[in-house]
Parts: sequence; C-alpha cells; structure tokens
Amino acid sequence: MYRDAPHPIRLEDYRPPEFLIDRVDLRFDLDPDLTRVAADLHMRRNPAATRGDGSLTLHGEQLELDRVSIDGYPLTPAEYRVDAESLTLQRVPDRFLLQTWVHIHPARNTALEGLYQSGEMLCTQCEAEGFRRITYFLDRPDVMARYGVTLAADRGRFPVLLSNGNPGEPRDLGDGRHEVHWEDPFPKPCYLFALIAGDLGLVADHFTTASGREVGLRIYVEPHNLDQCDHAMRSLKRAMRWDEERFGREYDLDLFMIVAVSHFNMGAMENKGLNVFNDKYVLARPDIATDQDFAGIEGVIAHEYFHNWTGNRITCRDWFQLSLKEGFTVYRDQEFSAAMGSSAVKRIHDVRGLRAHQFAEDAGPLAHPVRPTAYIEINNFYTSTVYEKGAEVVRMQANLLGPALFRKATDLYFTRYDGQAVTTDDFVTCMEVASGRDLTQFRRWYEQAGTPELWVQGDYDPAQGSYRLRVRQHTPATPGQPQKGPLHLPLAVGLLDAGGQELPLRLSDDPVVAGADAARVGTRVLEVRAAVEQFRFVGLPERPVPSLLRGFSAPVKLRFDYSDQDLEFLMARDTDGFARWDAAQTLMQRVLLRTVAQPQIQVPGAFFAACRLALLDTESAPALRAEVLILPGESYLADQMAVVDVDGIHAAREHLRRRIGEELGEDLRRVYAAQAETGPYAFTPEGTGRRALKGLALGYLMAGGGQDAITLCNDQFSAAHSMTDVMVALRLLVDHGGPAGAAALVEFYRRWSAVPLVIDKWFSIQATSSRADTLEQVVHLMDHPDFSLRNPNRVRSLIGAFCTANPVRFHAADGSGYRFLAERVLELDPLNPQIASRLLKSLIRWRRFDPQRQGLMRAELGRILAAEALSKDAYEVASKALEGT
Ligand code: B3K
Ligand code: ZN
Repeated sequence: MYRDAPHPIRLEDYRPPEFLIDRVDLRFDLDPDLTRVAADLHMRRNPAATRGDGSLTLHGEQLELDRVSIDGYPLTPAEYRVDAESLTLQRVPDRFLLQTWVHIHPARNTALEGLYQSGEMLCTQCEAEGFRRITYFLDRPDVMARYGVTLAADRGRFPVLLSNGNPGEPRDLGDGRHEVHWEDPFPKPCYLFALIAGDLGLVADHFTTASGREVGLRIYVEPHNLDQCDHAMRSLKRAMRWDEERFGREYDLDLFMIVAVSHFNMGAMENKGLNVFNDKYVLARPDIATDQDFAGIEGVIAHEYFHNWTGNRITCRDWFQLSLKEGFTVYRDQEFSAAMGSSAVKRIHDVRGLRAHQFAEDAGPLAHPVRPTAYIEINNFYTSTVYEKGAEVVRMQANLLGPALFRKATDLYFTRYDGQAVTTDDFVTCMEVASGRDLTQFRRWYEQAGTPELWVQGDYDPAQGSYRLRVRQHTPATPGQPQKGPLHLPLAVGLLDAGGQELPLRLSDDPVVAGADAARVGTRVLEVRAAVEQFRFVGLPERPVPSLLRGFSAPVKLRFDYSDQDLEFLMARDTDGFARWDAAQTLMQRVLLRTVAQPQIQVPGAFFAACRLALLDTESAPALRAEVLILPGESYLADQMAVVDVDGIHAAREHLRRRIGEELGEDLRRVYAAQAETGPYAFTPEGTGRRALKGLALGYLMAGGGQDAITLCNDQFSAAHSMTDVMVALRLLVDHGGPAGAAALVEFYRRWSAVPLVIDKWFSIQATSSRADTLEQVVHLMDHPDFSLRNPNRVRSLIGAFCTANPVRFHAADGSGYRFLAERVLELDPLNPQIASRLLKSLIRWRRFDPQRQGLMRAELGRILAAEALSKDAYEVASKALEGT
C-alpha cells in the first residue's frame, strides 16, 4: 500500500519563483554508464516575489551530488541539505553564482525521462519535470534562462553531439574524446533543454524565411534510415511556410534540427531548435508506412515546429496552463493538415478522435477541466482534454471572432507575451482586446470539466412561415464539480428544403434589409449563452430540415429528435461534408443500438439504400465516401449505453458489417475495382482517399462472406503496392483466420523482420484481432524475441493495442484481460511509470459495466493500489478510479 499518499499540487498555491536564473552553463562528460554534469547557474532574487526565509531549494532527483559551491566557495555538508527530491542551501546572497557537480547513470534510466540511452545513442526528455534528473535546478516553466552547453564524449561512439541553438567549432580533446559547445540565444524554461549524442546520419536542406533569412534544416537518424526522411523534410518545409502565411510566424534560429529515436514515451518533443521524435513520426517510405503514418508524420512534424512560437517563445507560467501551448498548437496543426488535404475529412478524423477519447475521459473518474486545478503527477495530465478539447476551445474562439479578428488577436498575443511565461487567461484576454468582445462567460470552458449536452427542438409554424429552434444546455456533474454553469458556445446551423437546397437564415430580430436574404444562405453561427435559448427563423415557405452543429462548431453532444428519414436525407444531401458524415454516424449508431437491444430485429431496407447512395456518390471525394460508411467503433457505442453490453455491441456491429457486405456486394465489387492503383504510391489527398475507399469496400466484401473476397485480399496483400493496402489485407485475413491469415502473418514477418516500425504493426494486428484466442496469442507474443517491455512503441503495439483497441477481448467476462493488464502495469511501473500509468487508464471506467465485470476491474485496481512502492503516476490513476468506493 502507498504509505504516504502523495500530496496534490494546486493551482491556487501558485507563487512566482523566489529566485531567477539568468544564465546557465552546463558541461556534460557523457558516458552511458556514468555521466558527469557540471552546472553554473547565474542566480538572483526575483524582485517580483515575496521574500522567503532566505534559503534556496532546487529540484533534483536521482542525482549523485559531488560538490556544490557559491561564488567559487565550496560549501560544507552542514551548509546544505539533500533529500530524494531537492537540494536546499540554508543562506544565499541576492545575486550569486551557484555551481554544482553531479553524476548520473543514463544506461540505468528505464523511465526515459531525463538523460537516457536509446540503442547506441544518448538522448534527453525533460518535459514536464525531467530536467531535475539531469542537474539541480528550479525546474518550473516560469524560470527562463539562456543556456550555454558543452558536450564532451568519446568521438568513435558519439561522433554527433547536439544541443539547443547554434554550435561552435568541435574541439578534439586528444584522448579519443571530443567536445562541442552550443549557445541558445533565446531564454527558455528548462523543460525545453535537450541533448543528443550518437552515431547519426543526417539529411540536410534549407529554408528561406519570408523576410529572407536562411535556415539550415537537418534530420538526424540512424544511418540505415537515411532513405526514410523525405516525407518528414517535406512536411517541415510546408509547415514553416504555412505558419508564416497563416499566423505570420517566422522561425528564429539559423538551424532547425529533428532527431529520431526509437525509445520514446510519447510522439515527439519540441525542444528549442532540437526537436526529438519518436522515430514512428519521422520515418516513412511507401512500402513501410501507411497513409495514416504519412499523415501522422505530417501532423506531428508541424505540431512540434509550431510549438516554437506557441510553447517556446511564449511558454506556460505553470503546468496547469499546459493547454495554453498544447490546445493552441493542436488547433494549429489541425488547421495545417486541413490545408494540406481535405478539410472535411480532417475534421471528421479529429471529431471521431475527440468523441472516442475526450468524451470518454470527461465521463469518467479522471475528468478534469482544460485547465486543471490539481494534480499529483503532471505526466498524467497530457490528456485528450488538455490537448484535443483545448484545441476545440481555441477553435470556438476562432469561430466566434471570425478569421480577421482571430488573426488580429493571435498577432497581439505573440507581440504582447513574446519571451514570457503566461496563462490561458492571458490568451483569452488577447481575444477580448482584439475583438472588443466580452469573453467572461466563455472562460468557463477552461474551468468546467464534462461534456455539455445540447438538447435542441425545432417547431415549424406554417401560418407564420417561421421555424423556432429551442436550445437547452446541460453539463453533467464530474468528480469534484457537482454544479455547472451554462457555457457560451457557437452553434453553426443550416436549414435545408425538401430538395436539399439551403434556405436563407433570417432571424426574427434581424434588421430588414432588401436583398439581404441571398447573403444569408448557407451556414450561420448562433451564439448560445443561457441555459435555454430560442432562435426564430422567418421567411420559410416550407418545413426545413435543420443541419445542426455544422463542422462540429462546439465540443458538445447534440440531441435532436431526427427521424430516420431526416438522417438519411442529411446523409445524402447536406451541403456540409462533415454534417453528412455526422448524420450517417447518428443513423448507424441508432441501427446498431437497436440491434443490441433486439438482436433479431431487421435492418430496414432504407438504411441499405442510404449506404448504397453514399457508396456510389461519385460527386463526393472517395475519402469522404469512405468516412461516411465507416461504422461507429465498439468503444464509442459502449459510451452510448447505460450499462455496456460488450458482447452485444460486438455481435451487432459484426452482424451489420455482414449485412452491408451482402446487400451491397455487387456495388462494393465495382467500387473496389474502380479504385485500382494506376501508378506508384503518392501521399496525396486523392491517393489516400482512393485507398481508403478501396479498403472500406474490401472490408465489407470480406464481412459479406463472398469467396472471391478472400482472393481479393490475398491478391492485394501479395501485390504489395503500398503498406496501406498490405495492412488492410493483412488485418482482414488475420481476422478471418484459417491458413490464409496464418500464412500472411508468417510472410509479413519474413519480409519485415529487420524494420522495427513494421514489426510494431505485426504485433498490433495480432493484438487487435477479434479472434477468440487473441489474449493467448498476446501472452505468447510477449515471449517473442522481438518483444521488449523497455521499448514503449513495442509495449503500445502489443499490450496497449490489446487493452485499448480490442474491447471484446479485453473485456472478456472471465476477467482474463483485466488480470493481464494489471500484471503488465505492475511489471512496468518500476521500469517506466509513465507508460504503466497510461496503460492503467484502460481499467478506470469500471462503473460503466455489469456487476460482474465491475467487481473484476475493481479487484485489479485494488491490487495495483496495494502494490509496494507504486509510482505517483499509477497511484494517482488507480486511487482516483477507486474514489468513492
Ligand atoms: N510537449 C510534448 C509532450 C511532453 C509530454 C511529457 N509527459 C509533446 C507535444 O505535445 O508536442
Ligand atoms: Zn504539443
């Protein structure tokens, strides 16, 4: 049991730092077994802070302190105190040079936080609080300093030595070692510090900024991966150009570097001038990466690059403000990807993700506001709420202000706060100042957890020719927040006539202007503020069909009593691509949940007709047609039920897939054939869409059970036109089972055993198979020579995939999935608490299941909580999950 329950850190306790650090000089003598770190900190009292007791406490964990001195005078042990988390100096002057000498052990660092070894290289990850595992420091984002860094290491093992900023000339140290000095002219918080040492190859390019400065671009990878960097480089250059055009942001250093490493806890990290990436988000080639991988790389490269302004130049005052940089940067990368491809399809992907992950988080025991007010372990708060809901909150402000004022507001934000550590409140203030609007009520979006529900009713009055929309909002209670206030939100609506034409959107209180109606056709953004609001549209000769929440203008659950016919109509006729998809989702969800409730029920013919129409709708881009026909996922369906019926949902979804395959068989075959590849692979919106539609068609054909489908799958697998096609075929063959599936797995492994990122896919495919013996296979695969608990990508590809993407097997009624997960969490927690705690989140929504599963899940959570020396990370998740029991 956790003997001393760790204390939460609270937003209300924020105080400015008592000391500031103006300049840092670091010297590293690098060696995986023992690295020496010498730090010179030029410190002074913060005039803006209240004076404490005269002592100075620095953060430091897992450091071995050799020496400490102030202004050149060594301190005796009586003059300082060291514990597991800090170094305290009893008395310090107002301005002084603090020097420390510590040593650390990168090769023993399995948590991958601080300085660690990945394969043959050394690398760092400091956000959020990893810098304190490198040297004693004021490890908080509102302490911003200039850095000079000298790296010394064995030249043979570590020919490349990188840090933030600009390099000086390398120096030979004579004894087989060399050193390089780096200077970063921009003050930064220590979480943006990075170093890399290794034997790396490099792809170089350059970029001329809008104002004519030359920037060197370098992507460093292990030499055998040099042929997999083109897409990342192209994405980087596009992102740099786009940020200039869209946000007026230019890059500021002479050099921008990206390094790909194969052991990384998350996607990537925006260290100043030296982004460190999980290699999954750098390396791509058509034969080894899917369209989704290509898109992921484009988005993550852009995201980290965009952080240079939203995160690095302007950073967070404290970690409660994390969404200041993450929400805004996600919004920026979403907009960038939309501009590079189809904006409707990008929006669909993002909303699907938001509903699947963020809505679920908001409805569970870890629900928290975009700006949380307390945490035990900050690493647990890199969540979908902070990132994706945070991006929605920025998007709503952009929608409320319109493009011109939003740009004016972001320009103001960049000039006003450049070089500072600020808050989400400061961001909203810029929106207010630039637009002259009052966003007091809007700020609630940062403070209130939970997904608002919007109940909308429409009444047509034929005598008046008017249509009234009544909007009622309600946000359900979340842990610690029983009462919620109404939110200010943009509700984008359109009205369609029976022929699918947009109607003018004239509100009863609009001023009457001749000819104005023509300009009011299309989408109109209504502003909802009160708990109940009414909007009356006039001048409507017939009953309209409302198209609501177009483009997902606010992150809410919309409830409107559409008939099936309305949904079929919107699915076919809405002029907004996103809204067509959303209508299809609602309709499919209905059909599926009806089947869960009554497995014998017949799916109406009109449903298949609507699907056929969408499939054959050649007016729409293939990518959109594919999206419209993807059934809602099992976990999302589960979220719609009062008590989750795990097996019922799986069966209903499989049944509907089969029925669609049977009903649409001939059309699916034609559509499949029509998307055949005509040239070499290219990551273009057109190509991606074509492959998505082809994959969708093949999936339904397999579900329909036609013998020829297996042949098509086998052919697609062997033709190996691209990894996208191969993966679709492999998944279908494995789920189908039998000798074809087994043979494909063997062949796939044989072909790709030398490429770790592809082997991750091989593990995932097996872990997410719906076949009954999947858990057995997963357990067996843990003994595979390629599996390792020390590589996060491997853990995610096997254990993570099983627990998050295979609901029917993970939630097996006998509790075997839960037990498996708990054992892995307990095994991983001492090695890598961040990864353990992420996995553990699969168990927290136990209240949603039947009593038997509830009991089984709770028992595993209890077992974890009872473990000796549990990390703060896992403690926080498990204890919150069990709160109130
Ligand atoms: N800022 C990093 C995430 C750091 C996570 C620390 N546990 C990557 C990103 O959001 O860009
Ligand atoms: Zn980020």
